[in-house]
Amino acid sequence: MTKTAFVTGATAGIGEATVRTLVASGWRCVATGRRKERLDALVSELGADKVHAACFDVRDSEAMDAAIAALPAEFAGVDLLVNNAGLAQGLSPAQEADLENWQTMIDTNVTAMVVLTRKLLPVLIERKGAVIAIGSVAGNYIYPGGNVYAGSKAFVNHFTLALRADLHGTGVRVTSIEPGMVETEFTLVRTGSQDASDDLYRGVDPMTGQDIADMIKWVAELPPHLNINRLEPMPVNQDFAGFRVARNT
Ligand code: NDP
Ligand code: 8X3
Repeated sequence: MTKTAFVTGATAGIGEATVRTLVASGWRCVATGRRKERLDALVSELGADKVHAACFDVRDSEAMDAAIAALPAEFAGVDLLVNNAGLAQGLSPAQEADLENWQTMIDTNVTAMVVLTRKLLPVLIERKGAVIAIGSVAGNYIYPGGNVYAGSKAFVNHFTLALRADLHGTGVRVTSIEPGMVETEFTLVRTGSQDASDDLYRGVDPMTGQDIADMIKWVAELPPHLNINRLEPMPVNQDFAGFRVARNT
């Protein structure tokens, strides 16, 4: 039986690769994001029987309700929610950070993610489905300028693990994937500069959206008695040693 995945943030990076990968493996996907032309291109390429475009801003709860209500019957039985849409804005230290950027990250990465999850849990329970969330190493280890992005991703990691407890006995599987550096549009969005993005990834051999999509597919297609609680993939060239000292002069 064909299964249906609801993938947020499918217009770029990890989410777009996930839709392509799941469809190639026989899934149907609801692909979401704000850039309609990119969603339409995915539908044209992969087929309207395989991909349904749901164009909305995840921070708009009414638009989210309307998109869920408008799902065609064959896409409405959601078996897998991939909580992927998210962003970082800025790398300033907390004492200089832009409060609007902070609010955008909290609204997108935290509030929208929990609202969508709450709305889809009944169907996921009915179908003994799965939730896979894309948190981040930024939620596990600290780096300068991470501040609210790091906090929002710690929330994603921890909320996802907490779902495991509440869904105990339902058969719903829950996995937190917490990646390090993946070369996508993430750093372009964070900094507003393609040069800054190219500089960050130069020589690092970072992970790709496809690497993470392959993990999502692997987790999603495991036998139903198996649950991966968390995965923390990193490029070999990135690590988590970060202690510093400041010296009195
Ligand atoms: P991209 O910038 O390439 O993709 C982000 C996706 O999120 C886009 O499809 C974008 O769609 C969507 N999105 C952002 N804001 C909104 C919004 N308000 N409403 C709807 N959709 C939105 O980045 P990645 O693929 O790298 O990021 C995907 C997830 O992975 C994020 O949660 C990120 O925090 C996480 N992550 C990324 C890492 C990395 O190094 N790249 C590492 C660890 C985690 P659109 O703009 O069309 O709305
Ligand atoms: C983003 C991962 O390592 O670029 O979530 O901060 S990293």
